[in-house]
Amino acid sequence: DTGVHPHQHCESRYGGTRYAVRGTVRARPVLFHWMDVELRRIRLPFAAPFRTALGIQQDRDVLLVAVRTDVGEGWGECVAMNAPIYTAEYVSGAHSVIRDVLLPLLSKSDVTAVTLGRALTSIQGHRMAKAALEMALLDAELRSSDTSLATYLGAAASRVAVGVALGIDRDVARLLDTVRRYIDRGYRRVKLKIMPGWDIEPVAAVRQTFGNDLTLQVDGNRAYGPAEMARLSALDAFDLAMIEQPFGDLVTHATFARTIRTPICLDESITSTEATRLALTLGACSIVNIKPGRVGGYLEARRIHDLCVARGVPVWCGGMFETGLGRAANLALAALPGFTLPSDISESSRYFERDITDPFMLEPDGTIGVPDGPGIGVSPDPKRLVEVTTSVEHFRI
Ligand code: OSB
Ligand code: MG
Repeated sequence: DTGVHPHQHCESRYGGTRYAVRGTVRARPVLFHWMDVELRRIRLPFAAPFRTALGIQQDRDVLLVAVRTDVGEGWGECVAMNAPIYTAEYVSGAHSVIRDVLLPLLSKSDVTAVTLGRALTSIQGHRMAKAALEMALLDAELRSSDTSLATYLGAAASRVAVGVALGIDRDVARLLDTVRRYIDRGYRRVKLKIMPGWDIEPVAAVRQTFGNDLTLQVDGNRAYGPAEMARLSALDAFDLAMIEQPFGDLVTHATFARTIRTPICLDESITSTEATRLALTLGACSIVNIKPGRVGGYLEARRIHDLCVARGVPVWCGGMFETGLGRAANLALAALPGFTLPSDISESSRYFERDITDPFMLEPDGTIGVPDGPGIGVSPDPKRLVEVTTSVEHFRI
């Protein structure tokens, strides 16, 4: 007896061999006989407006996917934004794709989180929609086998180092106040959003005011073109942990990376394991931001993690202003051994005055604890959910 259940062969083929036995001993995919899918839209106001090179955001219109099966229930969160500005995907599009394209494909097969990718291979793109569905199935399956997502993915830590991402501010004085507030709260790593006209000056001011102990990095969200390389090179003077995605394409990043000491990290360009392999082969980045929604789910996120570990490339978990549901799952992912840099996972209160789950809070050492309950380890508060719900649809599979 190899101790490997037939389903675990699936696991090793689609989920990554390194974790095949450890990650699935108790977490076999559970086949269910019926499944209800609830697509629920909620509107959560931000604690403060968030401005980036992409635009200004006041709230999140979130699509939640709840699956209820004869073996239990599970929650997924779609990270697609209100408008198609970060990626082509956006929340109403993802909603429509899940309802009209993905759910009908599920009806035709005994799908599990691990076989979902294969069931949906004919559908191009729409990774955030696919990821939301995968998260709900994973949560349901893991809850039914009493296994935490962290254990299933292969977590090596019970808490993860996190940081805060700060938007573009009205002026530098106000930004310094904001940075001070978060440092006082216990954050050890700050990421500043930058764009042409808001880059060298705020970065210089933050570095000068808070000194070299602060881990500082910037995120350009593709707002720069090749002509601005020389200007961006001035950032080398500020001992930044990284510059995240200043440009749109891989070749410009690869060219820039050869002229600058500061490490380049990619976010928007990292859409899959293959895209990551290409970026690393081209020398377009030396750090990878992994966002499960952007790459199609937690299983693909783990494959990218494995590739980066094999190549000695540090990774961290990016954020999409998740509710407590997505935040819980991201903490599980960020507990994998290759996540050696602080992740964009802040306290709940940094995003929302009131979350839909119990709030996540920062520990004094700048970490957040990884949930250890079954599945993602948290559930939405039903009363709060009703308060913020804008629409609900039900489908039976
Ligand atoms: O570029 O990392 C980004 C939020 C929405 C879309 C893109 C990005 C972000 C953030 C937020 O930076 C980070 C967070 O959730 O804390
Ligand atoms: Mg980014």
